[in-house]
Amino acid sequence: MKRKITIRILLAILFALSSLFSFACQKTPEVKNFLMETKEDRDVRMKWWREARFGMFIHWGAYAVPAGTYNGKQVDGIGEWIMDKAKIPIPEYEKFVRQFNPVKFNADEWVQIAADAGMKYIVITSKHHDGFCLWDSKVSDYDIMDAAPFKRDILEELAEACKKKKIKLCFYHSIMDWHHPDAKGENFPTYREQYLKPQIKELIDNYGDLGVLWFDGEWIKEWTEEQGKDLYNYVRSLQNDIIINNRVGKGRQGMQGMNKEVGHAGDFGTPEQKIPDTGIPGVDWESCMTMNDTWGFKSFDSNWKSKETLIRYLIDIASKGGNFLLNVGPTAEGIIPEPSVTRLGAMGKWLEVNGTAIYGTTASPYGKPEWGRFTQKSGNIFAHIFEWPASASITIPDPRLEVTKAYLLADKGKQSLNTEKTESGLRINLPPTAPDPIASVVVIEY
Ligand code: H79
Repeated sequence: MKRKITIRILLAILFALSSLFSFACQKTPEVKNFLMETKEDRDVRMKWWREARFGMFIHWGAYAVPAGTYNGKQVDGIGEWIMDKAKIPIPEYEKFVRQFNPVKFNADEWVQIAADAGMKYIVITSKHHDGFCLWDSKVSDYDIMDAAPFKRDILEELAEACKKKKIKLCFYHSIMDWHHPDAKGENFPTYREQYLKPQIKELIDNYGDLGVLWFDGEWIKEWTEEQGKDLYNYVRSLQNDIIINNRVGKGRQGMQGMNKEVGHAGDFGTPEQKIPDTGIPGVDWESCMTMNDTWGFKSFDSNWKSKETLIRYLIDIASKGGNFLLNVGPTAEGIIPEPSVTRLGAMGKWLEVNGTAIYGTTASPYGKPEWGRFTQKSGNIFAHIFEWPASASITIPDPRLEVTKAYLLADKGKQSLNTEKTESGLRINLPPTAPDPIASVVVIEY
């Protein structure tokens, strides 16, 4: 009798314990670690991005209103930093937000400019360091709907336009925030959990499928690698196939942009205003760059890079296995500056002829020749000739290469160029003058 009761009591305790245990399990579902991923899964996820090679960065916000000038003085440095550089108090800066009324903004026109340039994705500032948001955020009054006179959801209009043109929409989002009262010091966790993360969820839920989330401002002391990994996992849990830059965590080495060591959160390195000397096999990266010296519009910055420089940068980056994210800074009216549009048009014209030697290619198999660059793709090597050699020939430094045909990509008739095997490799004889003084591409089929 006594024994039976003991068993019953024991059973009851066991039952209670087990139900408690399963309850506890339900309460804390295991957080999926997206940082553990097979190479195959990662290759599938990164495929479109690796093939794209060329994207448009758009820095746009209330800083386009002062456009580099504050209190009658031209402020040094990058335009989107004017609040910090000129030490503008929050209530003063808010006046620019109240003037931000870009009535000439036309999402279809912007996306068309990107498409005509041969760009495959757009990364726009949903929120920069100043904290002003370009969409109707439910957790903020400091946005285009609630604080500015414009009252149109810019990100929604861009998402629609991108869908029509099959351009991938991506967002730049600053972790740092100069406007939110909790975004620094001991209140930071409140900002992170009740503002930053809900905003990211809005962006993914309302404007997806997104291509990339491009974080920045991660260098603040409040941000840690642990928080970066948590944010990385959070974003992937909202959209599994999204791509996230390395500024989500603390891995990058300054403006050089690549990670210090492996194991950090983030899918690709982010050199800023720089092109690395060489690529790194197996490492994805993207150089972001301005066409003049500012990201956000400045009325008096006319230090434009030439179309020749920009086209050769794109080729140089592709030859090292990277992507090129080239910036435009539209005006407060909503216009992409004309010098930017002209340069993008020239890049698009070059890509129309030579795009096959850029899109979907991988890094040069032979390093850097003195006359230009190499890229490659499935049975083809592409020689991008910057300086047409006086000898009117180039040599592919690979004596074992069995070449079936060589021709100029600009030649619609694909007329074969004469080739000769030499000790140092395959010599290709060229016509006396370059089809394109900026870069002419020879296709070498093997
Ligand atoms: O959005 C554009 C710029 O506004 C933003 N990144 C591009 C894409 C940018 N934020 N800051 N900067 C550029 C320059 C900041 C450099 C520094 Fe640092 C921050 C120097 C010290 C802290 C870089 C990060 C070097 C060390 C940590």
